[in-house]
Amino acid sequence: MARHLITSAIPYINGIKHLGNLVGSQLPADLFARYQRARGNEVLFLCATDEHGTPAELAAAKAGKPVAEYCAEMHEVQSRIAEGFRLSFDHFGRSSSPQNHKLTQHFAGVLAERGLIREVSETQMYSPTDGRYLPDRYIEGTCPNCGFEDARGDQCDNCTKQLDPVELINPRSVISGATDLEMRETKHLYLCQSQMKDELEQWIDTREGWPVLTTSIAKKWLNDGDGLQDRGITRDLDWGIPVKKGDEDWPGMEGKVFYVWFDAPIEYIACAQEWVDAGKGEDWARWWRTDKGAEDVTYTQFMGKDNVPFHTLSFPATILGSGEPWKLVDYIKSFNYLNYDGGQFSTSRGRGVFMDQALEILPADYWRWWLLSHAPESSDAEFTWENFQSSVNKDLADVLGNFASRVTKFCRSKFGEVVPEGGSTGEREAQLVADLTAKIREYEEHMAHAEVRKSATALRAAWVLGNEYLQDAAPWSTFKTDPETAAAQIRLALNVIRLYAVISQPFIPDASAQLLEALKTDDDSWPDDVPAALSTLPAGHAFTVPDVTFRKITDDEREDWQTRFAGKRD
Ligand code: B3M
Ligand code: ZN
Repeated sequence: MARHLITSAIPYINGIKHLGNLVGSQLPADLFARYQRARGNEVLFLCATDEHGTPAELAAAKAGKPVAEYCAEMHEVQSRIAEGFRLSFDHFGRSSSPQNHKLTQHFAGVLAERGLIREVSETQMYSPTDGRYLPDRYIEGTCPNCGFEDARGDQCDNCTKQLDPVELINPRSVISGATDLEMRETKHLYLCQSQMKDELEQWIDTREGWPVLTTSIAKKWLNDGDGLQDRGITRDLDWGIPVKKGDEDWPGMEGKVFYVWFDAPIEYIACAQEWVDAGKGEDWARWWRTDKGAEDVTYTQFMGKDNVPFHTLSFPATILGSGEPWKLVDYIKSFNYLNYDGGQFSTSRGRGVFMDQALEILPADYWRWWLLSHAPESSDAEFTWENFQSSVNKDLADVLGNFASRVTKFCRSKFGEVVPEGGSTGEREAQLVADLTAKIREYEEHMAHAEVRKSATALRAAWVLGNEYLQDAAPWSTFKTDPETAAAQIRLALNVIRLYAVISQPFIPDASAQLLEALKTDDDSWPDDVPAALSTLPAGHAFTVPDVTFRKITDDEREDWQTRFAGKRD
């Protein structure tokens, strides 16, 4: 039994994610986790909320809540929505957990001991009115480039120019509006990534079969311009993990916290500790420490392409730099972007469908199927309502749903709600079994490599085989002259429904459970031997006709949703 550690990039706490975020990490990670479990492998699948940094502070301020309270509430919200989408995390943790505080401080301490952290003096905007240093996003002013009056300290939203807060004309504090800002000297910690360039490069060069998207991004950062830069890992914020060296205070770092991108990936490990502390698991170290059994773990990470540099360089720098035997990632699966109906999803303008809204209008499986079968793997992809409607109606309703419904209804009307007995099958059935076997082997191959779209294509093709067989064998005609043969055909077809339920489970878990329930079986074992799997339900086995597995999306609905999600979410 193989062991798979699987993590999804951890979503920021501020607000509900849109479908583009979902398909870029959590959903394909869930597909992979479900598949590995279905194959009988041992899986630890982790995700969490990413709770630190300015976006969290700003969102809490906007909601008029203390940031800790805001994060706790939003964690609950995100966790409920994740359940709604049937994301099968073994634990959905929080980067603000005590476990992550401790571990992050531990890593900083070890890195400092090994000479990989240096202190840097910088000048930074200080607001006497607010009594604090202001991070870039807490400062607004007039853009020196285009004259836009609400440019942020890090970037102008109007002309997109990247800015340094000192460049802003008439800078003001976002918190209080104060304009009496002054430059003060302050110290920060930098992780000496430049010292680790060779080690990182060697590590990346020895990764086998990594997707081109992943390695090319890593290489670009490693070798662009002056090469890998040292990176500031502390910030002047109230909310975050206090800067400490292990358990000890860090002189000169009072009142500072670690940068969110330093502690967020460490949460992957802390999350396994949370999982144990929550009583869901026994031993986190056998997943994460190569001296405690993790050397035979395969670790796969899922993320959007913008997160790749942090996972190929920064986080490995933390791990390798510690000199401790932590498990490093084996395979990084990264995704391009999903666009929305001719533009981009926009959280600020409420353009596109957000996870909560999606579940209000249709069950999870409809979204899971469309998103995964259109995952932005080799290039960006686009969500359009027309495409969504046609994929759902064709693949789910006309192909899979129709097969299950026709077979069970025909059986009920001619043989009753039991698997019919008698008769024997011939050439045509042998061909179906052979074709299904080949398709399933192909599906397994793609799934093992987390090739999401190719897996969906193979699965759809397996569904189509059933329909084609049914069309061709036409048991409803056969029945008139040769009811025995029709019985054998339907017996096989009922078993094919079970087979579909089992292999489709990673994509559409609810429909799969519904079909197994209708077939009154809990045998969901993987069809290693397809012919054997197709005789699981014996003659005489009772079943019920399932309720509509997938309904069609109407043109009216499509038009209605199109207008409803065009923009401006309150
Ligand atoms: N929260 C960014 C994102 O959601 C960030 C990922 C952290 S992974 C350690 O895209
Ligand atoms: Zn500008």
